[in-house]
Amino acid sequence: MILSLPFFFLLTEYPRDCYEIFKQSEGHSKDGLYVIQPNKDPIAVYCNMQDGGWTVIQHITANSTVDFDRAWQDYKYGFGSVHENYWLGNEYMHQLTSTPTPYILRVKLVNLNAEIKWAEYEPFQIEDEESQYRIRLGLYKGNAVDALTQDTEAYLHDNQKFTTKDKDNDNYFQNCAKLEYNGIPGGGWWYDACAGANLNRRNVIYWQKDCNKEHMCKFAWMMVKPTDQSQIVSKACSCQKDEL
Ligand SMILES: [Ca+2]
Repeated sequence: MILSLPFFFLLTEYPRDCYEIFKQSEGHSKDGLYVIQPNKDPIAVYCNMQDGGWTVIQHITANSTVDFDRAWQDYKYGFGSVHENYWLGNEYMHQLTSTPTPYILRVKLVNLNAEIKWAEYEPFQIEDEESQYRIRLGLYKGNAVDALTQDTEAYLHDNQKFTTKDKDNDNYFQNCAKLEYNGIPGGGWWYDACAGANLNRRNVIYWQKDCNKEHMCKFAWMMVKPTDQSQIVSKACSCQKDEL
C-alpha cells in the first residue's frame, strides 16, 4: 500500500523492511504499523516483531469485510487496511524479495480451536510484472502441510504466475480467480488449475488438509524476512574449522 505523504517525507530514507527495524531496536520493537522503503516508494506495513521481525505481506480473517475479489491493479499495489486484513501488493512483494540476500516466506495459520500451524519456504521470491509476478519457492519446513511445493492435490503452486479476475495466467480452461466457492470467487492467487491452497479465498481459507471447509481456519498470514547474514557467516566459519 503506497502512502500519500507530504513531499519532505519522501526525502527521508526508511528501513527497507521490518527485520531492519527489529535489528536496529535489538529485538525491542513492538508489533504494529511501520513505514518501510524496499525501493523508491515508502509503504505502510504491519510488522510482526514478536516472531522475530517479519514483514506481513498478507493477512486475512475468515469472512472479513475486506473484499479479496479484486483486479490486477489492486493486487499490484495492495488493498485493505494494514491494521486488519490486507494484501501488501505484488509490486512491493517483488521489490522486497529481489535483493542479493534471499528472503524467507512464512505462512501462519490459526484454526477455530486457536491451534497454530506454520510453513516456511527458503528462499522466496516474487518476480517482476513482466513475468506476471511469478512465485519462486525453495526448501520447505514447518508443521503445516507443504501446500505450495508439493502437488498432493494435483496442483502445484510453485513457479506459477499470478492470476486475477481480469488477467488469466493459470493452467485451467477457465479463470481460476473467477470460480466461486459457496458464492465467493477465489480472488487473486498463483493458481495452477486451480488450487491446493488459496489464502485469498475470503469465506474458506484453504491450505489442503489444514484449512478447508471441514477444518475451518480463522486467520492466515503471509510474512517475509531476509535470511540472517550473521548466521550464514557463522556457519561458514564452523565449516572451515571442520576442514582443519
Ligand atoms: Ca485459465
